[in-house]
Amino acid sequence: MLNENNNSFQLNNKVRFQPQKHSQAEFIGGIKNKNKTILAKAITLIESKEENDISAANNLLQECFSLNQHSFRIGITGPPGVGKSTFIEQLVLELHHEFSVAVLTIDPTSTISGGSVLGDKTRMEKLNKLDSVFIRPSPVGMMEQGVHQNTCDAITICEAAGFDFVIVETEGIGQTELKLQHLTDLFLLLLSPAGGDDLQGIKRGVMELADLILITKSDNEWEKISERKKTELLSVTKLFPPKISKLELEVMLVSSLKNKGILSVKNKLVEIKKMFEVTNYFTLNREKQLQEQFRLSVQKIWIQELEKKNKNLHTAYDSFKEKRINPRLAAYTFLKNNNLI
Ligand SMILES: Nc1nc2c(ncn2[C@@H]2O[C@H](COP(=O)(O)OP(=O)(O)OP(=O)(O)O)[C@@H](O)[C@H]2O)c(=O)[nH]1
Ligand SMILES: [Mg+2]
Repeated sequence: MLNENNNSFQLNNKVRFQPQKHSQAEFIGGIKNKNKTILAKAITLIESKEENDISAANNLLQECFSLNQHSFRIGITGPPGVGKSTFIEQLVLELHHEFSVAVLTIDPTSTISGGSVLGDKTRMEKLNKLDSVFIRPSPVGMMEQGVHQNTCDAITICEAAGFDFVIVETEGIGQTELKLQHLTDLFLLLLSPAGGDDLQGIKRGVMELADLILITKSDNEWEKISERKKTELLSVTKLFPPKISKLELEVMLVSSLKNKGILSVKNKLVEIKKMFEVTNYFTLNREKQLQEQFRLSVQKIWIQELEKKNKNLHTAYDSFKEKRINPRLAAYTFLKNNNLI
């Protein structure tokens, strides 16, 4: 049923988005002007799984990519409820005086309608009103299905728009963050002062990836506990191997509610951004990331195509039912038999 007011139609009781079509030139013009409506629609287009949208999305992404803009990309992660969104809001309130900022965040409550995301309106409300700031919450369900590709493509769109900073918030500690490092220039890990068992709970691998650790909610009765946690963290992290970027892992205390430590974090980020530009790490890292994204795409597309076309692959899968051959040998044999290696 067509709903004339909001340009959407109802299917199986779900409101589904009917995209208003734009030409590629309209999209690019809007993106370059940081037009928030067009930016949101462009991201909706690249997230679409409709057959008709895929080639338009690929063409748009290629043109965005060729604009060759460079945003400073910051990945922000941490356990649920640690204070990521509240921190990002305060940080961006500091950044927006000098810089344009795009924030890509996962909003568990949001749904898409008419090209914009209807989420929990109380989140980051102050940022929505700022001209130089674009916020795009992605519904969590969508991120689970393709956190890597969707986020990667949304970053490409924001970068083409010429935002100085692109901030990506992701939830949880695990697989996702390991991939996020291929997409961002700097990786911030947020931990709360509560829960002394955090250090064991957080995988060492995730802490090793962090460029900056922030202890959130360092206010009121938590202040002293935060200080202790900082000391504890520093004793663990000093054993980590040095980073290619030559950045020394730092631990900083913040309180977003009391606006404490936020300006210091902002200054630190600006300092690192300049350092990466001067040392050329920025460019080298981007090259490495593109190689990695290419490798991941080749792997994904190749295996999808093989599964579609090649029955022998399913014969190999069947052999595991009876544990006749170990997977490594099966892979070599399969690729050799098909002249792929
Ligand atoms: N005391 C104190 N509470 C805070 C601070 N920052 C955030 N909170 C509270 O912590 C709760 C979670 O904050 P969010 O910013 O939504 O945390 P999040 O990590 O984005 O949460 P998810 O996205 O749901 O994982 C809220 O009730 C905030 O008010 C802080 O600096 N101090
Ligand atoms: Mg959040």
